[in-house]
Amino acid sequence: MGVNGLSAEHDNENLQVEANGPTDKRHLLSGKYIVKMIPRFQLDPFDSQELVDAYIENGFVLVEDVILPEEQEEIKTDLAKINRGDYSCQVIDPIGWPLDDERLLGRYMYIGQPHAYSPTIRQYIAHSGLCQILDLIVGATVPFWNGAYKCMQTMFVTKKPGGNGSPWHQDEHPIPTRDRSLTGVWIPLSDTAIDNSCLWIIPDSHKSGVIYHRYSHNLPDVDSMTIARGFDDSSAIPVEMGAGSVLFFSGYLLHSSKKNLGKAYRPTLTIHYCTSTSWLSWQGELNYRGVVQVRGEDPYQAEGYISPRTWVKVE
Ligand SMILES: O=C(O)CCC(=O)C(=O)O
Repeated sequence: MGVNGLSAEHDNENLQVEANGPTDKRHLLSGKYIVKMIPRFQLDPFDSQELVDAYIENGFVLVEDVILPEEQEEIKTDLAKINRGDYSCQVIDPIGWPLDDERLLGRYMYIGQPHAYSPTIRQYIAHSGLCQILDLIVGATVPFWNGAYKCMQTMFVTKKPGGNGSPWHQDEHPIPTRDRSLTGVWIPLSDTAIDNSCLWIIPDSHKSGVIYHRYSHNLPDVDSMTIARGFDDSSAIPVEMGAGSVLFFSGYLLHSSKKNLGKAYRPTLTIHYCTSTSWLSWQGELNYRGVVQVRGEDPYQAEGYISPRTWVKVE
């Protein structure tokens, strides 16, 4: 059986946590699952070549302490405002809950394109710490990349206590850059561990270039997003992270999360980028123009820009 069956029944008593030097903090041994060390980078200083090599080889890099505690608070407060309907957004009905009511964080499990109406979220697209890494990796596997990149999606994913996990998938399936530049940025706004819905990944799954189709399902403990099938998930590993650390990962990397067994909400901001040259046939457009140019020239500038379509999903 693959690791899909591990989540809810997972017995944390059996976990041993060992120190593994300054950059590799955890080496978890859980029954028959040996969870490999996850290399952890710090913003200052880091070796650019080492980070790029790690991203290409692993399909992800974890960088610690990118989003400061006060920035995390700003994003969480904005998430509560968004959920409350404080912004003019057609898909969210205003609700009269006080801003410090924790339930506001998880009124919706998914909130799509909040930067379309929230200036706070929009400013995080070009956050200096994120861009320090993105400048190196977005086109790291694209021949003749000129360093330019754009953002096509922001999204909140909040797992409330007892909330279901997200199914296995590759982000490249719905967002077809096809030049392998799609880069997901996953920013947990609380500490995330096995018990409270940390991300899981399948090592090396970004390498083959195969895209696994997604199907509807009725799995318990998994939310209603479609699930990718056709691969072996027995080598999956959890990526436990502190709040404000950031996981940068390839759009081809298979990933998922599990049910939140904790008592606290697990809010996460995600942002997606690709090279500026990527011809993005998405959302019914031949070349999607609801983009924010982040670095360099936009070669399709003459096609103009549109406002992203906003959306929410309860579960
Ligand atoms: O946050 C999660 O639980 C899953 C997020 C995810 O799969 C994604 O951002 O593509």
